[in-house]
Amino acid sequence: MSYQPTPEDKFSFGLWTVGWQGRDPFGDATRAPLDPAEAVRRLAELGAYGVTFHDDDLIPFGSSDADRATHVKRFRTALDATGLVVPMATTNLFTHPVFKDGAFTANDRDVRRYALRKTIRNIDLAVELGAHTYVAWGGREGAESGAAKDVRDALDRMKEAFDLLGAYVTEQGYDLRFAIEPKPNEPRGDILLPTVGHALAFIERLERPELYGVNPEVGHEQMAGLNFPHGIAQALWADKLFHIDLNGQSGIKYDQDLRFGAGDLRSAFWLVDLLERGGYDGPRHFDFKPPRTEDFEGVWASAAGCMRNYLILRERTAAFRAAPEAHEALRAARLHELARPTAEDGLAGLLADRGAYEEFDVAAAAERGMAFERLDQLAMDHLLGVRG
Ligand SMILES: [Mn+2]
Repeated sequence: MSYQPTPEDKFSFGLWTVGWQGRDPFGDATRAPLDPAEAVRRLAELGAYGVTFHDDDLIPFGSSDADRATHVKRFRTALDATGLVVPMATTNLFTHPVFKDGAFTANDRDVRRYALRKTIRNIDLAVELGAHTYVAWGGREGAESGAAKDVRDALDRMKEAFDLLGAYVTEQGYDLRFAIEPKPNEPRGDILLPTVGHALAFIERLERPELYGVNPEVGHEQMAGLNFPHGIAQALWADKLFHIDLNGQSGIKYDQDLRFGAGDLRSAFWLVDLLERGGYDGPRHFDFKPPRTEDFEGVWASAAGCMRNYLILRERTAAFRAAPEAHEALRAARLHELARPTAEDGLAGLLADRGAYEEFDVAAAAERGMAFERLDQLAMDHLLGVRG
């Protein structure tokens, strides 16, 4: 097994990932700027199929219209030369100081109107470059203190913003859906729509809910101590997994953005198992930051590692699912019972069934072991490569 990625694997990377210069709250950049056209060429060489961008990654903030056209043309030329596609784009509504109190939910109305226009301008470019997904990460939609933000008003404004964007893409006839990206905190003390569950509930209150799904990021849910595969399973169950950000995170701390497979490897195993079996056919998008200790050689090694780890885990999870002893262990753990309706006989049948209550042997049921430990160890053996 070579674990060499090909475009069929649908791996994509943000320009801001390999292009991250290593600036953090305590230190300056450790790497030079990376030309987007060079990023496209290197990612294609590594076996990626797609590249994604924030408006400001491609076109420096404040560029003239002429400069903007030049940047876009250079990018498009690199795409055409390599065959890389642009499956997704997004807006930077967090770097410029004008967004210090957020964008769609900034207290200042003029900032909110500017944020919407900036987003709409980049939606036009995203569609022009072939994107079908538009990610919205509300990086600074939040607060550090209680009285500073009326959260119910802020959610009204958030809904207003997404409804306007939905109206815009509908009026333009664009084949573009939005994917909302939750994050609990950082850079704000607390961010609105902090988890997958919050975002899924919010989407149902929008005017065109069918246009909106989620773009969950591994580290963001894990920063909140949540089980990422469980969140992804619920998004799939709701038909709302429009996109995904893969990376690594070690527990509840700052947003580490490690390469995929670093951090919680067991969680990554179950995530790949779910994505490969759960009907998700969108891009496997990496949103990570090569650590600032690395030079460019390290950046490309880190990007290659993301894809290699995904492919290794894909092979390991498939081996687990194919193993006869795993089938037996799954049966012993009674997963097939969970897949069966609880009352296919209906409410009347349930109420009439003396075996369900009056004659139910509670003690015997309580004594039954679930056989989960043997099952989990089998999966561990496959993950660790000592079986199959
Ligand atoms: Mn992150």
